Amino acid sequence: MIQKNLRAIILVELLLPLALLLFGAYHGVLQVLYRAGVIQDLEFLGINYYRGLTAHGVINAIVLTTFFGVAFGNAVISQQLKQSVSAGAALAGAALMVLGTLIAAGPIFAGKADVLYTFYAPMRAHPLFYIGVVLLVVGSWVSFWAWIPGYLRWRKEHPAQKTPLGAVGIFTAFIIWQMCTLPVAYEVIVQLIPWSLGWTSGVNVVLSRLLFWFFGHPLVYFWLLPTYVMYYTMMPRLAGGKLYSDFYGRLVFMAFIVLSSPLGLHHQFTEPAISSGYKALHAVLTFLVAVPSLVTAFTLAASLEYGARQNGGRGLFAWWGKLPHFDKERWLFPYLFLGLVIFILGGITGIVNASYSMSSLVHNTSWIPAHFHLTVAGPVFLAILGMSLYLSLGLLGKKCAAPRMAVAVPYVWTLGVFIFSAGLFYGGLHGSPRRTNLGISFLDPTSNLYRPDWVIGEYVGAAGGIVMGLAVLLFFYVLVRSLASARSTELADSFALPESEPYHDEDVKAVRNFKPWVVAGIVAILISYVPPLVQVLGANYPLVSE
Ligand code: HAS
Repeated sequence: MIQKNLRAIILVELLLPLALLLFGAYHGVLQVLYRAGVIQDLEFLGINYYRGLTAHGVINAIVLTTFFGVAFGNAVISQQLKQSVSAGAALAGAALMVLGTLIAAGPIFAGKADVLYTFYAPMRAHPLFYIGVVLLVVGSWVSFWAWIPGYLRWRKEHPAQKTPLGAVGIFTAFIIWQMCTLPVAYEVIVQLIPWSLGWTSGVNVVLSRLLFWFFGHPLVYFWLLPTYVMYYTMMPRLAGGKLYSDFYGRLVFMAFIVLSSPLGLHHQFTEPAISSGYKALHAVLTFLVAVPSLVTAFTLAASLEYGARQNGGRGLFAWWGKLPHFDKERWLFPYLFLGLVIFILGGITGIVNASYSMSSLVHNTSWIPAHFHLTVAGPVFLAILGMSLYLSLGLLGKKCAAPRMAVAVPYVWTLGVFIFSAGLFYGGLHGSPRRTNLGISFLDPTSNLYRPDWVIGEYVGAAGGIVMGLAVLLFFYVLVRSLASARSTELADSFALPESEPYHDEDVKAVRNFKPWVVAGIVAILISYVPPLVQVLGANYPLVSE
């Protein structure tokens, strides 16, 4: 059962970012319209292209994901470790996150922080933007620390038991988050805030990028792992079966602690000052980080097959039909299952990006947003939508008021994201740049920059983006109607997250303790990052002031 005194905090952590998502999604739709040349202007309704793009990225990729990670973590940890979260600390964490978000929102909407969600130098924001980001991150740390004393108590009281798998997944996500946010905190506090206040004459841009991307790739696993918790610990149950192997779930989570950080240079293959040897090492490590997800693909496929066969499924492939794809009683299932289907393409294109030579072809083209809309806007976003609806209704003791529509949302989103990404992949392979207002440049037929070969990709992308916008509207229709429905105290009191039983419940010592994995992770970071850091610090580039 989810701890009673955490329920209001969790609800705020779920519903506030969902409200902001309306802006985030609106600016997503505007993006495709600018890019396709439907809007041919620097701005729309007083908000310029880069301001909108910054709001889109910061709200959707930073604010929504961080709040959700903390809210879901509070729910899973308190349910699985039985009432062990300090409510005071959870409240302090949530308050800091809300304050940070409000402080950062000011400069974004005032046009003083057009720095995109990857806010490294040389683009400079108003100091309040950076201060807001710091508070948001510190708030998430405080929320994480609130789980630790209760966990240590739980371990003392249950020496013979394995830590529940969901709690392992949540702790893994936040251990990665804690490790990867330290360098970016240094970047923001020591480099960017003093620079934006005018206290320093300039900033070391290459160092700023190195520190940002140290954070930037593990960040994606901080986004992904709460989704994996749902895949491993809830989806098999929703499918009518069991998790095929408990050990593989634990191994995957622990492996991410070691593998998710020492590879950020794959975002910087074209970076000067860093030798190609270290870029090659990071490329190899990037291929390795795909392995836990490949293991996940097999474990989850086996779990789904087991569930489908329990439901009467037969044959080599025909059992797929026995999964609850359109079951309105189990409307959460397609949010998880379709995320997996999308992730097949997101994963394959990630492996393309990882290659040193292929990355030079697709880097900074529209291929990259195509890839990440099949990952963070695929499995992660669908899981966030589905679980936010499930948790907020459950905690309030309400039922989904439009379950058929709730089932339709992930299908409409999946259709939209596939069309969108197909267009952007096509454009990317033809060299169409990301983060560019194409309507007033390369897609303007009256401009001498006009590129007719980019038109089709951007049109297809726009069609997909509009379908994605429609899915978000449908989601809000379901959410608002359900929130407005009658409340039942009995439902609220009996609400709990679904938990799958394991089919194979192996007890393997190596995956019982976080410590050796954390130590291995730190060693991997030192090996892969200290020499590039020394190279960057020794490169002596002039500091950039503007
Ligand atoms: Fe990535 C750039 C490489 C995963 C997000 N990535 C990005 C950016 C974002 C992002 C946001 O190496 C852009 C950053 C920016 O703004 O510049 N990525 C990878 C690799 C993986 C990967 C190797 N990325 C993610 C995830 C993300 C994410 C996850 C968000 C959540 N990515 C890169 C690289 C770049 C990059 C380079 C930089 C490129 C550049 O040049 O700028 C791997 O982790 C992927 C492994 C995944 C798999 C898929 C397993 C499949 C599963 C589904 C099974 C399905 C089942 C159902 C069971 C191997 C688990 C079956 C159903 C049936 C119907 C059959």
